[in-house]
This record gives sequence, C-alpha cells and structure tokens, in this order.
Amino acid sequence: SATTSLTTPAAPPEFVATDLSRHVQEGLGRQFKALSSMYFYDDEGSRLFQQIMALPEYYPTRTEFALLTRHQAAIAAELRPQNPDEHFFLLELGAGDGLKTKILLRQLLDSGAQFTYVPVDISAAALDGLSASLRAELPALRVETVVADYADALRLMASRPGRKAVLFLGSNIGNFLPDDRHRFLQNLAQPLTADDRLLVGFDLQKDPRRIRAAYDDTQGVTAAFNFNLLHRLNRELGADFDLDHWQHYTDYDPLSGAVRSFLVSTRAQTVRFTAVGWEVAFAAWEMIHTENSYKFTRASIAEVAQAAGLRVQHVFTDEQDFFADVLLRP
Ligand code: AVI
Repeated sequence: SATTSLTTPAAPPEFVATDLSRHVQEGLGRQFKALSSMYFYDDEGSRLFQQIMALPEYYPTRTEFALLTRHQAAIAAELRPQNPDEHFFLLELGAGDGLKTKILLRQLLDSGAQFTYVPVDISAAALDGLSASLRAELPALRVETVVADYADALRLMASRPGRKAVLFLGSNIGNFLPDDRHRFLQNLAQPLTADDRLLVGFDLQKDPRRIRAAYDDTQGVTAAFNFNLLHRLNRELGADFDLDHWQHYTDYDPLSGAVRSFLVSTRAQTVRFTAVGWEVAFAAWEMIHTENSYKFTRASIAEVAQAAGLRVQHVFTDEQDFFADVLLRP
C-alpha cells in the first residue's frame, strides 16, 4: 500500500503549540468560552474515544456496524459502478480503525468490484494500524492511505480524476455546527460528478434520555475524554488547570437536535498558561463549550443534503431506527 502525506507528518512541537495556543486564546477570550472538539484527538484522546465506542451507553458505533452488516449487499451495489470492469476510488474521510468499513470492503471484493480504497485520516498511527490489518485480513485489496485533515482531503478529492465513492461514516457530520456543516458538504459535493456517490452516517433523534446517556456514561469515560482537553493544555501549553475544580456536563436539546458538552468551573479561578505567558479567569460555574454532536431526522437530513446540492438516493437504517447511513448523489 502507498501512503501520501498532505500535511507535514511530524510538525515540530513549537508549531503545534502555536496553533493550539492561538486557538485557546481566541476561544477562551470569548464572552461564552469555547474550545474546538478537534483538539480532543491527541493520542490519549484517540485512545479514550476507542473506549467510548465500546461503552454500553454509546450506541452509535455498534448500531452503525449492525446497519452496515444488514445492508452490505445493497450499499455495495449502490457504491460501485454498474459496469463490473470499471475502476473506482473508495475514499473514506476519518477512516480511523476501519472496523465498520471492512464489512463493505469484503462485500465489494467478493462481488468482483475493481477499486482502490483510499482511507484518509489525520492520525498516521491510525492509518499504519489500518494498513497492517488490511494486509493481513484482505490481502487482495488495493490500498492507498492518505494522512490529511478534512480540508486537505477535500483538495485531494477534487484533484483526483476518475469515478469516486466517498464514505463519511460514524456521525462525524454531527460534530459540525450547522454553518460549518453546510460549507463542508458543499465542498465535498462540488467535485463530484453524476456517477459519483457519497455515503454519510447520521445519528437519528430518539428517546432524549438515551441520547444524553450516550454522552454522560456511568463509568465516566466521556468525562475523561472531555477532561483530556484540559490535560492536553496542561501538557502542551504549560497550563495549570486543576481537574478537581472542573466538571463534565452534557445536555441534549431535542429542538435543535444538539448534544452540547461543557467543562464547568466549580469555583472562581485563574488558570495560567506558563508556556505562552497568558492567563484567563473563570467565574464560579462558568462553562467552556467543548463539543456539539447533532442528531438528525429524515426531514433534517433531506434539508441538509438539498442545501449542499445533493440528492438523497437511499436511507439505510438499523432495526431500531437509531442511525442512518444515507446514500447521496450530486
Ligand atoms: C467522533 N464523534 C462522532 C463522536 C460523537 O458522538 O459526537 C465524539 C464523541 N464525543 C463524546 N462521545 C463521543
């Protein structure tokens, strides 16, 4: 398998810190303090997210796995060209460990489809692990891994001639705010031609208690995932967040469909960032908004797709109607 790196693979620590410190100063300088959930995913955060996916309360991953297992033949048939000899690229944004995707890869290989799998991920380590497991489990698969963030992945897609099927699974789409989601989908749709396909995972609105519980598990793994952001600022920016005075808080608003996660300061406190010579004051019970996880309905999915110039071709769901993998076309 070949690897393309569209980002500097190992950015020197001072550059990472500069990027992060700029973001932190901007986000914590706002009236309503906020940090991007993008910064959850350092090595420790990625490890904690793997643990979240196995939690009893966190239904999305296992539900999507069951859904893909259930509809694999139909989904594969819609992703691949009708002409069995025509080659296509199967691009996956945020491929991670590829566990769910292997269901489709197996199905496509078994049906004799001619394709190259192009998993794109920000984590080189995740892609190395994925390549190794694909070599062992699916040796006939053509693989070309790409280390890139979403923006670079979109540029890659636009520059790659040939027929494409793009996977964006796992309800990652839910982590965008509506305006950002719209821009992202528009950019994703823009280079697609009439024959190309897009499969996007959307978590569906359901019993609000079940949704909230998925983001506030009893073992505290989601809390640890949220706190890891503060640990990261302590590690990388020399901050002195005292985790004894912070809480994890999550709410779900069924009207907007947004789960929002916060870090709550339980007392008035000042946090110093020694590495960058900066400090910020928090009032008692002041919040840092750290994540959005939007949940959708069939109607909101159709609106989101239409606004980006995409048509809903097929909505695949699980038996409980918890999750949808939606096949879209330009
Ligand atoms: C990565 N993303 C789809 C997860 C979600 O459900 O929004 C991240 C997550 N945050 C807390 N738990 C899981």
